[in-house]
Amino acid sequence: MRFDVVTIFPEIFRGVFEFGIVRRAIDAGLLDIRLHDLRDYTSDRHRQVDDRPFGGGAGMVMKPEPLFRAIESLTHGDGNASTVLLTPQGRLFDQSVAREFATTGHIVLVCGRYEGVDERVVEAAIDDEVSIGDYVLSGGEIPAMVVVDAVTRLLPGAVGCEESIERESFANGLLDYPQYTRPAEYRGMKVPEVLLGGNHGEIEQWRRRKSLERTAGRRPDLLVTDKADQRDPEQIQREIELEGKVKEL
Ligand code: 4HQ
Repeated sequence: MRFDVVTIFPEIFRGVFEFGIVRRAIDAGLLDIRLHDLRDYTSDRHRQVDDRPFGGGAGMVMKPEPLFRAIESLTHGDGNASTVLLTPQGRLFDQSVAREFATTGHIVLVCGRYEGVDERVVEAAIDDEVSIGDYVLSGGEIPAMVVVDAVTRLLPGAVGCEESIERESFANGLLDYPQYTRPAEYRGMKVPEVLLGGNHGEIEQWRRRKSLERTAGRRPDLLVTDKADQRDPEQIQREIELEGKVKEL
């Protein structure tokens, strides 16, 4: 999988990609990340990437010429490359979008700064717009790091234990169950008895119940759109109610 990142701050990515699973995926040859300084695609003496908005108003807008030049030079010859702009106007980047990107092969991530990019770039050179959530950041760089991290974990062989990926939050559309490790008692706080017993059927039931309780209590929106769960949402809710733990969604 190849990512090209177009940004005015390539330096801020380096540390993030030098550690952990992303680093391992690069070293293993599963992942190729190339950073591109947008200013290298300017042609004026000041290497200007922004300009004043037509129509007036506060802030600056990213000029079309350097962005077109960068995007075209990175996608030319690759008809399968997809160009993605990080922006609050995009569709929400969730685990299903991460899965989609993980099968794409070549993605050009375009990081905006200032008030955003000239709309002609979006119309003519961007295939997909994604947002990492409903808050305002100062640039698309952190969202681009989020996308690379979440997608890398889904590349076959990138995460040590395949099973741990499947058990994780969102793989099954639910929040994680609580985890414990030694000691079995700490400052008077005990690890739930069922986890110490070694009855794997009971442990699995307990974990499923905890996942459902948590999801119902904290993120009921996930239960009604639990795409991975083939059963109908009413059946899932009945499962929770049957346990007598949760009264309403
Ligand atoms: N920005 N998810 C504005 C974001 C953002 C988000 C990136 C701020 C683009 C121009 N991007 N710049 N949230 O807030 O993706």
